[in-house]
Amino acid sequence: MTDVGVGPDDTRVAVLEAIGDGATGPELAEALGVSRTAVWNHVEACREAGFAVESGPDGYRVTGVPEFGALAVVSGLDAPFRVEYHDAIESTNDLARELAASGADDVVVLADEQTGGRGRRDRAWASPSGGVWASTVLRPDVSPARASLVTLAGAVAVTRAAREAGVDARIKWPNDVVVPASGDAAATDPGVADTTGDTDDGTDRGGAKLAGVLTEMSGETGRLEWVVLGTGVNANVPAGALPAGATSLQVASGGPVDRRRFTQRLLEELADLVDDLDAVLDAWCTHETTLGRRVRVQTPGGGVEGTAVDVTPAGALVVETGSGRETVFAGDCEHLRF
Ligand code: BT5
Repeated sequence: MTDVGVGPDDTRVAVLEAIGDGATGPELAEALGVSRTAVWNHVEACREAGFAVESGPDGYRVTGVPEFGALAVVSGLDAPFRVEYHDAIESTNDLARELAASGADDVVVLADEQTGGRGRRDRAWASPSGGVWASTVLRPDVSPARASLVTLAGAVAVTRAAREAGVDARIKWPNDVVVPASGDAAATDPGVADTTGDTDDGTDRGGAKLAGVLTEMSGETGRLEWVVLGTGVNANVPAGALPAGATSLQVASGGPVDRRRFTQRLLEELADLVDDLDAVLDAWCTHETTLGRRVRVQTPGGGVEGTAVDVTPAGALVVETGSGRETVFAGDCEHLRF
């Protein structure tokens, strides 16, 4: 398969780990099993990738880590992913699909900005600079019937990482990550776009949209070959650059977040959840905000309106309508205020 991006086996990752809180050239040469000249070259390579590495009488010390990028995310990452980073790309999902088709596994395509970001059903996804636009190639051992659990895992991973960053993130069925209006600092600021998620037709979208998940997959009957899990998070996107009804980690938490740390936590949670798909639904239910509400779900076959009462083991929504229960497998869900 194609060997892309920066992986856990990259020498620079080993060098940064070996430097730790400080190490001399000879110590590093011994730890890495290479010559002192090679150590110097590797340290230079880390500097070229944006790390500030000071060399003093006590040896090397890392004094600055780049805000974002492949090496920044992979060094210190407790998950098996390789990361391919782009400052700007049309769509991380498109490249991830190409990589998946050529045999890649456990690869994350990550970008600061997308020029042609996609939502579900070919809707446009605004992806200005400052986001965490990521697409992860996975080959989970799961039947196609349960593949939707991978999508739910994506929403849970984003939610957990956002909550750790201090944002009151919740999941609106099936996989929108939203921030309730009361937790949105910019909601009342007249100078910025409406980031409450409210509409004037009796729906509230469940809050302002922080992130979305776009899953694309390939397989034959009964067998899933690969999944590309696209997670788009408005991370350090200022209010003025957000579409109406959206919010960002920066807006909701009152200042820029550490995108490197956020992305690492997102990928670590994702790796754990995909390893244990049986645990995903419970985790999803812990953070969801749809059950118990009146909803209207637009499906390819029409609209379903009623009270959301349950989710099935595969993540489908059960809606109690005036004329019985309906199970909805996919669609756009609005929360109704009345
Ligand atoms: C989604 O679609 O929510 C899935 C979005 C997935 C984006 C990621 S980014 C990395 C990867 N690469 C890609 O090209 N895509 C994935 P959907 O449920 O269809 O929601 C789309 C709708 O959300 C749009 O029609 C807008 O109303 C709204 N929207 C667009 N950009 C947004 C943004 N940045 N934040 C919040 N809402 C947005």
